[in-house]
Parts: sequence; C-alpha cells; structure tokens
Amino acid sequence: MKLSIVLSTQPAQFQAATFKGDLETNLAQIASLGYDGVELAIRDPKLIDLEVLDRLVRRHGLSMPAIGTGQAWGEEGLSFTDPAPEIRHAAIERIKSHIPVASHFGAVIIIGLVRGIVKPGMDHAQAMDWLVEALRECSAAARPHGIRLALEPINRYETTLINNAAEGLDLIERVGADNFGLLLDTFHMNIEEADIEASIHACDERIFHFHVADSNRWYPGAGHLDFRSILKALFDTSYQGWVSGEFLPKPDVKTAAQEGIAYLRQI
Ligand code: LER
Ligand code: MN
Repeated sequence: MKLSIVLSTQPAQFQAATFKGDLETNLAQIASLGYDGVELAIRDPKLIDLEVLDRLVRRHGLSMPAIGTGQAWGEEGLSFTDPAPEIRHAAIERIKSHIPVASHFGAVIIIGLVRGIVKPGMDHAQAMDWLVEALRECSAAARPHGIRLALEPINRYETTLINNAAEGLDLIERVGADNFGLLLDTFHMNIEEADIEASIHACDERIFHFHVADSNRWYPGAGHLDFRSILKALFDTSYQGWVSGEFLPKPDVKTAAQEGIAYLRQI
C-alpha cells in the first residue's frame, strides 16, 4: 500500500523564502515518518518554482501522487459553476494550468470544491451543465499529457453538487472522458454512502485517488470506521493507486501523522 499525506500549503507562502524552510521541514518529517508520498495543495501553479519543488520532494525520496486544487475556490472564489462566466472561465484555466506540474510528477489533478457549491436560488441543472462542460474541457486538455482528473464526492454540508459515489458515476457518464474519474474520501463516504464497501466496488476502475480519515476526521484508528474492511474492498477492485491521509492535525500534526501511518501499516 503506497501511503501519502496531504500537505496544505498556501501558494503565496509557498513562494516566500521563509516558507521554503517550512516546506522542507514538513517534507522531511513526512518522509521520516515513513510516508511514500506527499499530496500537495496548490492554489496557483504560477506561484510555484517547479524546480525547487521537484528538488525538495525528491531529496526526501517522496512521490507526489495528487495535487489538491481547492484553494482556488477557498481563497479566490473560482468555480466551474459560478453564475459569472469570467469566473467559470478563470476556474477552467486555473485547472488547466496544473497540467504541467501534474505531468512532471505523474500526479492526478483533484477536482474538489473548485466545482462550486450551488447556492440556494441557483439552478442546479444549469450548474450541472456548466460542470460537465468544464470537466470535458479540462479532461481534453489533460489527456494528451497522460494526466487524469479525479472529482471528489463531498458531503452535503460542504456542497450540494456531487455528494456521493452514485452521483459521481452519473457525472462520469455525462462527461464521457476516459481520463476523468473519482477521488473517494472515507470521511465523506461515512456521511453519504449507504454502504461504503459496495460504493467502492461500484466505482472500481473509476477510482483514481483515495483519501482516508476516520469518522471524526481524525487519523485512521481514532474513530469508528472499519478500515480493514474498507481497504480490503478498495484493493479487491482494480485500484493500484495511493491511499492518502487527509485528516485533522489532532491532537497535534506529528501524533496524527504517526498514529495514522502506524494504524494503516498494521492493517
Ligand atoms: C478535500 O479533499 C476534501 O475532502 C474537502 O472536505 C475539502 O473541503
Ligand atoms: Mn478529501
């Protein structure tokens, strides 16, 4: 099982000299705890020095299996389903701009909250049309580079647009691109899926990436999810990818990362 962990970094800080130290410290700690890779959240690839990033990641013997893109929504409000066409356009261009970084590391590009949330009063069907259009465009741009996009079903308290695996599979049908699939996250699945293992089996070869957190979003082992059964289901499918820890840094980041990997490794 290839294990990675999410390192959420503000791209503005990413460029700053002081931050490079922090990034290096974090990467060194992630590697020393035994993780094989780091999943980096990147708000804007323009703000990244790819050579420096590459050197740091490789120096610690880490891979970069996936890139999180949600900060473009969280900090800048970019979304595929914003009523303003220029914001939708900027969101599409931003996702396309991740392709060179993704292709450098062989990483999956994650489509999380950049899809938008569809606020009350907005037309859901219209939002779905915009979403499908945006995903077709981004998938087509990524395909010649061998890059895959993974949309993450996210629980109802964070978005009203694609909450569960079945909705994700319907979306895949509509988008119709073989390099477009899903990122399943056990925290969201615990809220939205009737049967986590059955949903994993239903998604099978369309699972492009996998996030783990326990029921309380603490590290695996700190809540009541049955990871033995969940990971058995995952590796009973054709999935050959990564298991990426995305959990709260509680009680503190080091303990969480340490306990999480110890628990997953003994499964
Ligand atoms: C991101 O991977 C995620 O799981 C979301 O909850 C972020 O809002
Ligand atoms: Mn997630």
